[in-house]
Amino acid sequence: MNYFKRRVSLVLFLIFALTLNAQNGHDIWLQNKKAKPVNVTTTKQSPTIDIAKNELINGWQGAEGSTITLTIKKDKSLHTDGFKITPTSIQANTDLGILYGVYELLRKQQTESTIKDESINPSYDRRVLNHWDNPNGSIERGYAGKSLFWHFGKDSLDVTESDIKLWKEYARANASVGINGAVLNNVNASPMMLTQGYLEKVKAIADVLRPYGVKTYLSIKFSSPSLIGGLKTSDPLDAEVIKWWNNKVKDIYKLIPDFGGFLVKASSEGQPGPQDYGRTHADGANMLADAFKPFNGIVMWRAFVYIANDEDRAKQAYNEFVHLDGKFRDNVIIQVKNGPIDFQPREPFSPLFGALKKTAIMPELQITQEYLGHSIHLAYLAPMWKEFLDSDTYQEGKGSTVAKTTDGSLFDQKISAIAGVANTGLDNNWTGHTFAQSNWYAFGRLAWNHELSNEQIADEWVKLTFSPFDLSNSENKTDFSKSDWSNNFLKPVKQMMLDSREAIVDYMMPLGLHHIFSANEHYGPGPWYGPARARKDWTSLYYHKADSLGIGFDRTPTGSNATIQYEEPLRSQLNNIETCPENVLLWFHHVPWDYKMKNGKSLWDNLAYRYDAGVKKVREFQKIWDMAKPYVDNQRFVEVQSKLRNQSRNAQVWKDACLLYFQEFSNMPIPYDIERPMHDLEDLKISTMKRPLDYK
Ligand code: GCV
Repeated sequence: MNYFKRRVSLVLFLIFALTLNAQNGHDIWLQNKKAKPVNVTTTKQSPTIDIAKNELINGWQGAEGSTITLTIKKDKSLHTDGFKITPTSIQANTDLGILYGVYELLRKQQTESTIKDESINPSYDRRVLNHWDNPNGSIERGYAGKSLFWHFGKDSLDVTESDIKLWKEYARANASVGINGAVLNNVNASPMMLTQGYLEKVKAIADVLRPYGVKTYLSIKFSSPSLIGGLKTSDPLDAEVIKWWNNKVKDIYKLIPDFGGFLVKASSEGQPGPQDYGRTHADGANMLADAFKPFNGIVMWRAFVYIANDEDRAKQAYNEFVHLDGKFRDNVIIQVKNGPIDFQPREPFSPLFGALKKTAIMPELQITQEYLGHSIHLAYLAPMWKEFLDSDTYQEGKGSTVAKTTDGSLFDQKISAIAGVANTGLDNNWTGHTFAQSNWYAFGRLAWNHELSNEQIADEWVKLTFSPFDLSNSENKTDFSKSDWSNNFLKPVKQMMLDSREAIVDYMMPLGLHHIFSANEHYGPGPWYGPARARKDWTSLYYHKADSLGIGFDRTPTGSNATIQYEEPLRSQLNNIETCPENVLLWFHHVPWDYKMKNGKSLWDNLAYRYDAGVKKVREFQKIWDMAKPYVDNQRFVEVQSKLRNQSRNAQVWKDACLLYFQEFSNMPIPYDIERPMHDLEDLKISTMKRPLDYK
């Protein structure tokens, strides 16, 4: 072989070797496994059943040559999507029930959990992703590339083979964790979405998602009748407007017979709504709900409403909606963000949960990490969502958890649903950060079963996403044993995930601090942010209220009295500084700097220790991940390693910015046993106002 040929062979070999180890994360938790032979018998054929059969054939990890039966049979104990499962059979009322049963069985096999004979029903009937995708392909608060559905340009409404392939993969991923709905466009909706060309593309998407059980929904702009319909008004009580919407809905169902319904952001953050015409939210929602009634469609009406007035922003949604309880049609469901402000790293639950007793209400969670470090910081969000779902509202006595006030077990409601603002985009790995995939996964799993533990979901996800072991293959080609993998990878990585959200709370906004970001990008720190001309409730100063006496927002009766919106005994517990949980102390109280906390140290010292602990935790995560190197493919290893480095630097910036800034009010020393700040406050102020220092 001459020199040139040798070089070419070497390069080809290297490419081959790299491909072998290539893992760009696109396969998420659905890694290809070598399947053992299995016989599948079914009583029915349909596109959904075909998918179920193929999944079994391509992924079977049980005993070789087993026969598995899929049976559709009416069973009152099962919901539409529920199923009965044994190691060799799945029974359900519907084809989709069978598909969900298949994914459950395969997941159990791959994670080596025992497969008992059991009946499984979902916690919520509708488990929906909200995509904040715009017609030009950008995604509001999206950190993983452009939209999976929309793109810019002359051919923006074309549907290509690669679109279809991608949508299929997307639908499969959703179905595998039980997600059964997708709102395809941003709640800050373009009216264009309801024009013929766009609706035809929605139909094309719906056709791909349908066999996987993922229903399509759209966000609408409330003023569409005037904007695209040529009407003089969009008043929901106007006969022409009503007719326009009725016809529009009818047209949609002609194209998409199983269309899910509309999601509506109205009279909120500049979006038009019924209040522009002197009407209520109920007038607006009911008008649309009537149009959907003949088709079994629904209206998800958002309660994320607040205006610039003197009322505490945290109180406004409750004030707007509580007096309308019972006035909504039964195919309207009010979609409420988990907290009363806006997806902060920690918020108490919104007091609307449990307070609306005659109106269906659904939680809105945010999977995309708008306020938790975008797709740069590692944040496993199940603990945040569980904390919320398990919160006791006391609205119907002790044990009236948020989960129970929304899943239909406490109140009689026709629809039960939960939504998550999606974190997916065109990035190879779908979510920007490999670990952000775990949040897509966790949302689906909790929507399916809100009783699952954070630990179990993390355990499943790590095994499915990273395990190099193929149960059906005795010759697993790894340099390590399963127990090595379990001790040195699974356990520490899981722990890192479980600790990650609290670490972020610590280095960003501990003890109940909230919304102290620099400007509108919601990434870096900006506790000083408060331009004179800005809306008060869009500044950090409004939220932390630091002064020489102390820090925090007094929401007790001596302040905004937001606590009145919570039921007893919670209200009294929150009102009393001694009994208010310390992790939300500054949400509810303006606390003196030298206030003695439960550990005997001052508030100021506690704040400093929390910021420091957050930074230290991320440094620990770096060590854990570096030690995980032998157990993970190179690409995902390097990507996560580099993101963790970034996160560490950013965490330090958060700590320095907040401590140095708040110190100007507390006038107290940063405890001497913690690491000193590394940046100057003035530099941080300048850089985080533009592009955050060292943030990428
Ligand atoms: C889609 C926050 C976000 C906005 C978002 C809004 C909402 O304000 O910053 O980007 O808009 O919430 O949920 O409607």
